[in-house]
Amino acid sequence: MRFDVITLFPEMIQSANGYGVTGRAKDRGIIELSAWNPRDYTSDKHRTVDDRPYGGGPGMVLKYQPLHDALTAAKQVSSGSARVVYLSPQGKPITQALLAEACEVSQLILVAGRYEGVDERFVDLDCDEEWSIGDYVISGGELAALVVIDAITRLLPGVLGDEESAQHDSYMNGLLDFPHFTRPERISASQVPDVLLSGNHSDINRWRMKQALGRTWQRRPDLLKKKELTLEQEKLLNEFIRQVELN
Ligand code: 9D3
Repeated sequence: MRFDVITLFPEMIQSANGYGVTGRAKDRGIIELSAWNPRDYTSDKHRTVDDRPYGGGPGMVLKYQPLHDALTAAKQVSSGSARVVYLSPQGKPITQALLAEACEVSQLILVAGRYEGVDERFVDLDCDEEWSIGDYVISGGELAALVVIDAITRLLPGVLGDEESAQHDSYMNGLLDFPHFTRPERISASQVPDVLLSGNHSDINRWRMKQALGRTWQRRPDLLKKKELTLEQEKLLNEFIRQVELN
């Protein structure tokens, strides 16, 4: 899969080529990642990429032409079909399901805005979709692009090891994770739960499922409402709730 990012700060994006999951996927030829700077597609002396908003008000707006020409250049390097996504606070909130769908295209072009955003005609005429990474304010689309690239790369075949990949379609999907412990067994008065030292793997699995259900019930009831529980899971969650209510 190839990612192309339209950005005034290409170095922010190139960092993904050097680190972690995305760095390894790049080294192994599973992803390609390039950045395209609209400033390189200007023709005036000052290489102007922004201008004042019609109607007045504070801040600047990214001009149509440098964005359009950078996008055209990014499209030309690939033969297959590209999907163009503008990252903005007004976009559709990304979910794991949305990102899983995006894995199907061979080229994903991500447009990172700066200042107050881009001329709306660029969104209408040149972009297929508009995505947000959540209801908080960041200063530009680059960090959002890195989030999207990281999350999609993890879903591509061959990127994660077998064990991590198996987790994708685990029955714990849609629940928060259970708590994890490693050595030492005791820190101050805090002990690793006995069951994890027991060596009884069906007990351990039941305990972990119960913790995952309980934490989801406590912290993310919205997730639990969407999930169909098995009879066993209902029983474990009821045990968890009863124990919380006793304490
Ligand atoms: C302070 C300016 N805001 C006035 C109401 C509007 C605004 C414009 C541009 C707020 C943030 C930004 C820059 N944000 C992004 O480019 C962005 C973003 C985000 O801020 N939140 C969640 N997802 C995304 S994706 C891109």
